[in-house]
Amino acid sequence: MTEDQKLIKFQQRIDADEKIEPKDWMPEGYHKTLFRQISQHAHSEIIGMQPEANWVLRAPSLRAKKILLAKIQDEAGHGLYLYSAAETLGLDRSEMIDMLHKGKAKYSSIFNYPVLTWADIGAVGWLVDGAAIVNQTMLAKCSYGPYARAMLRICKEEGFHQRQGYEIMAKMMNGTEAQKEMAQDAMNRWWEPSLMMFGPHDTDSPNSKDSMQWKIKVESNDRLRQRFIDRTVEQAHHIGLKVPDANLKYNKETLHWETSDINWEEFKNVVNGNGPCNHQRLSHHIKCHNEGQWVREAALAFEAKQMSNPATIK
Ligand code: FAQ
Repeated sequence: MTEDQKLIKFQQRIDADEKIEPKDWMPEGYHKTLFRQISQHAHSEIIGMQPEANWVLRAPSLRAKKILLAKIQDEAGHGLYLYSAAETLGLDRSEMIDMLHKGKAKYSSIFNYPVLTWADIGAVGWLVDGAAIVNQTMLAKCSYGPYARAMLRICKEEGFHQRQGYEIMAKMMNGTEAQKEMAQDAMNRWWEPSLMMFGPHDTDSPNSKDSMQWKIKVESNDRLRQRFIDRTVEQAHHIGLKVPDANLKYNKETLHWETSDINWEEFKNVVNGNGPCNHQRLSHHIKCHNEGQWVREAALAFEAKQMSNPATIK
């Protein structure tokens, strides 16, 4: 089969909603953008543990601490599913981590903002995981089998994450004046960064055209962002939170909430490594990775010992 024929056949499989599996032929561009996206997604899950981990020792009750610990462990699991999905494309996890450390791979902009109060933990669960679910429910329909299957498992857990965050916000909005102010302050700081999670406008998104043709993404950045806005504005109003946008308006014709445009300068700045916590997040990851070297060496030594003595292999 010629390259052109392979390309046509590949697109026919995509158009017929067939899943592409690791050993199938795929165009170089499909492989490249899929690897880029899945590995960046995996890094986001792992870096995303940092802002929340900071609050484990300061959670206001044992119940809150147990929920937060469970959530952070879930995020680690999501990272591992995603690294495994990315490894099916032929690079191993250590190479991906090396790319992250060298600034050759990104992670989500949202994790470069500080988590200043307990209300921020509520806002992260409600808004950040809420945005992640909208995006990931779409990605569960992605054309690449291992990524789509990882997403199905991840989405089930993200639902719990979003609800625990909303519960924290709802409780605070039912509390004292100081607690209400804290919740509103968290909303004010996390709203716009959450909208940025969906990426640039469709017209400014260099990867969208190919990604949508190949059904790596089956819905566009703006469409998903709008779905998140419509859902979240109603949830905010339900518990008495104000959406920090003077131009927020319900359009009775389109049945959508309209918002101000995002501060794209800030978005670019954060994505380019100059957000409030970029340096802290990456240097902490590098430090922990280096400190964990002995664990990886011990695991490899143990494996080598097991392999040299077949009687111990179960
Ligand atoms: N941050 O052409 P597009 C979570 C980059 S998981 C940083 O539109 P694409 C769970 C983009 O990479 C959150 N960079 O790109 C959790 C590209 O640069 P490149 C993570 C961004 O890929 C909760 C350039 O801009 N979720 O939260 C961002 O078609 C709590 C041009 O953009 C995912 O990663 C951004 N926000 O669409 C965990 C979902 N947006 O790579 C712990 C999977 C754009 O060409 C605690 N990813 N860029 O150099 C996706 O769905 C897509 O990659 C998009 C971007 C939608 C993020």
